Amino acid sequence: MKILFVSPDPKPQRWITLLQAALPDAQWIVWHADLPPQQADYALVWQPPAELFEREPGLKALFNLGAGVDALLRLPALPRTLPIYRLEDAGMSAQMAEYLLHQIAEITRSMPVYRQQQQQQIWKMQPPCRRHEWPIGFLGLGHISQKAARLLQLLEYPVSCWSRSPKQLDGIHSYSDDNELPAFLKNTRILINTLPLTPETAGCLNQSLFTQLPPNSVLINVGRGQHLQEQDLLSALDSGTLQQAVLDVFATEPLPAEHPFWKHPKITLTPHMSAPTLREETVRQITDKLKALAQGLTITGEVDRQRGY
Ligand code: OXD
Repeated sequence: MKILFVSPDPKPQRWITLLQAALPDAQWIVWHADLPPQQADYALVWQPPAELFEREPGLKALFNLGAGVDALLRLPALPRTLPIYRLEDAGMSAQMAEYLLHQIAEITRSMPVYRQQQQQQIWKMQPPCRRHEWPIGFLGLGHISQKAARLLQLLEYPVSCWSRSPKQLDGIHSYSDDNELPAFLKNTRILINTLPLTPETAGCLNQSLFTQLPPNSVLINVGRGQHLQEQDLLSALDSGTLQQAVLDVFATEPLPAEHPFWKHPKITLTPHMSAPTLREETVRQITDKLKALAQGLTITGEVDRQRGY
């Protein structure tokens, strides 16, 4: 079995060593622009170039080295019927939960105020967090964000979610479909976007959505930058519709130096680090799936090309 590793990672050998150890019978090959056709069976990919599909028409499936497949599905050269498997958790849900809990505690426990007080040597307790005043709503609740939702609920925050199809999660109020979106937004003060990016969801974080949230709400975007209408966010922050935004993803990454988000006093930003791909966990998951396929078993995580995730 020949398998290509196709990624902009500048140190692909770190992956190949682990992949070879986990699946020594396979021939692992690092893709580069001058590589002649290999007649490969599978490819592990992150942001692959279009030439991959011209040179390797015999690929039986792709394994995406991340959870989001939006960039891959946008490639015009991607064969329409080629199965794509995305990462399922692989250590991302714990990282995402930690990131979200941290960002939420920053806000609800007044941590920036305490940092300022320390500078001025002020010993003063701020009002305690009244959790019922901070209902948390997940826009989209897939593999990566469910752990965070459960932990926040254990911490006694009111937690709800909105998704295309209803979710069954104990104690988490599930809204679905467009007609339930206004009720979901009305009952959310910390809105966490974890939706997949599809033509339907692009630009969904916009003025019309922000104005349906209660006053002094907070937006946390860990989905994709293209979900957000940037100018609408700036207006919502300036007008007070939103109290604050925490952004981990951007339409252009790295965020350009002159971008107004960098210095906005009501924006906290991080460089797309909320839940990065972890090598060991990813190698284990993908090689287990390759072994299962070799035994003729079916595997989970296939992307629904119609839905786009
Ligand atoms: C992913 C990401 O899609 O890190 O996995 O954004």
